[in-house]
Amino acid sequence: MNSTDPIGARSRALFERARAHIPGGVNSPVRAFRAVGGQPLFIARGEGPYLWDVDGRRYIDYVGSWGPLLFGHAHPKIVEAVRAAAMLGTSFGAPTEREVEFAERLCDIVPGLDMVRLVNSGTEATLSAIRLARAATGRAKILKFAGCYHGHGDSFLIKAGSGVATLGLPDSPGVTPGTANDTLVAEYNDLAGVSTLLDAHRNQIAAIILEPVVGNMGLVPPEPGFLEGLRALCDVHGALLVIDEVMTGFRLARGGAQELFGVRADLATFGKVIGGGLPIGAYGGRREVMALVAPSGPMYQAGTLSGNPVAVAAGLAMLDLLADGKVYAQLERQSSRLETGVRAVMQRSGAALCLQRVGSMWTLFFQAGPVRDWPSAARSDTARFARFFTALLERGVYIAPSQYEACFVSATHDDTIIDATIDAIGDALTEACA
Ligand code: KE4
Repeated sequence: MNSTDPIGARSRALFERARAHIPGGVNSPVRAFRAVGGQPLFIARGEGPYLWDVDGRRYIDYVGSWGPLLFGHAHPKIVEAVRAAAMLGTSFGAPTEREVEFAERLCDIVPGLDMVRLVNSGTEATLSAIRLARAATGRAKILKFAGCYHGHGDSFLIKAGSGVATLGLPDSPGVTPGTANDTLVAEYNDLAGVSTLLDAHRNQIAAIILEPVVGNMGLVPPEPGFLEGLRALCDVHGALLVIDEVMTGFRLARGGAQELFGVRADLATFGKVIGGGLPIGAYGGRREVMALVAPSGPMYQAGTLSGNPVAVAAGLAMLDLLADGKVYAQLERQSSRLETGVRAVMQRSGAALCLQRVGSMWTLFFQAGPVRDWPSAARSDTARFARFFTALLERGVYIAPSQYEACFVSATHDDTIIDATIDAIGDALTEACA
């Protein structure tokens, strides 16, 4: 167990320095621990399932860089791939063989992916996919779901999840009324609500975009028939179905949620896992839609570092590691062990708790649940969550610093790690729910 103050002196000193030159002291808001005390840990290194902070304290890590690290921190094969690639040059701004192999393998693995364009983040992937959907349909509006997060593109910062929900931001200033007007919002798992919006805006909606399993309001699974229903509604109304697999892609199955649920996207977006922890994103889909992307078509999208040789090398190493698909059975075994153990300690705590899990993604909600959409997620006791988070950190377990995020199990979370986590969660619940 770490000392009573979970935040060490060096983290505190670094945060003071950081705030002088970086807004909020962090390069991404959700890292700021605003919802759980407001002083983040500064990390020195990671290895396998562990993180060490700058004060030398070790944590079992369930954030995993917010999803990319399917095989844990600093996997030797990924590190070696990065080293070898960097030795040959870090960027050329010209096509490379690696990008061709990467595109071929992504299209071979993901159902319905005929063509793919590499970018540098999930945000770039989703905003490009939406622009392409608008170009393909000639329509202006998009439909998203409250609590879903698709990166910080203007069109998405309307009732978004993740850091927007965590910080309780109404929506972001700087997003123009015109942009906001072209984003319609429905409740997740509410097919009738989607149908009503499609009817009310007939022939105006270019795309429906969603997280096929939501990680950004906490873990919320699609109810039976929801994904299939959206596919059918898109077909009837001529809208494209954009499945945002930035978090779920290559995590829930080799072919992501599309493989797991058997629903086909017109366009899909990726990030996180396919970069093995390096900056990468991708969007792709049906050949006739992707053919509109410049220079083969008129829809413009570009990027200096798109297809970067070092990031792609890490991605290829990641695809090698997951190629035989064995990791998914292992992730299910370990995540199921965690779920069973946590349900037992939840029972003992007697508190209003709701554990939701799909594969290696999970969230412990501080409410009775179930959580099926944003309004139900927002009923969580975030103050009690904050106490739980801190109590867990004191016991050497690092989960997402927000009730409205998912936690991730990696292939390196073995039985010993999982059992230690269960014990820590049991003790932290006793403390937080006392
Ligand atoms: P990035 O631009 O952060 O690479 O990806 C945006 C994005 C798009 N779609 C989904 C489903 C996502 O989950 C994300 C990013 N996820 C958050 C974590 N909830 C990133 C963490 C952060 O913002 O620092």
